[in-house]
Amino acid sequence: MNGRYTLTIIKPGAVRRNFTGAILGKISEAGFRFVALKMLQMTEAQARSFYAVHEGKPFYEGLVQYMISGPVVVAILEKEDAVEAYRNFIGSTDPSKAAAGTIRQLYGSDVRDNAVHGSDSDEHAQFECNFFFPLYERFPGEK
Ligand code: IDP
Ligand code: MG
Repeated sequence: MNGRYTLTIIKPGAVRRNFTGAILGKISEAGFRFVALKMLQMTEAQARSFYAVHEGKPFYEGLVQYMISGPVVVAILEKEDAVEAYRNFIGSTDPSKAAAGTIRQLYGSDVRDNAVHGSDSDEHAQFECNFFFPLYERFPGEK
């Protein structure tokens, strides 16, 4: 794992609004390669742990409840400088401030229900990829 990988989550709201296919298509068109992909519903313990860095912030409890409110789609994506490229591709956290044509501007509803997650550093990307995809779920050559 170096700067070539990032972790994305299509969040429950975007899955509920049936944007999964559209978002996956745009990710492909933007030149990201799918290394791993699955649909699941996070447990409360998983959501708390995944977002532990935000523990104590005013939005933390609401974020945890939102993230467990329905199924999500998680994927490991590969591209050169994947973390930065993907953050640029999805746009600002708040969809109303995200640049036109970004995933969050197109498919987000509000600052919490903002369609997708993207890792914010190589270190966190590595942690987040391992969080959802243990090595035994990886394909040969993708470790
Ligand atoms: P990021 O997803 O753009 O990296 P973070 O600040 O890491 O943004 O926040 C994690 C997630 O918490 C956001 O994607 C969003 O779902 C939620 N969130 C962030 N700020 C707020 C807020 O002010 N109100 C409600 N939810 C928020
Ligand atoms: Mg973040």
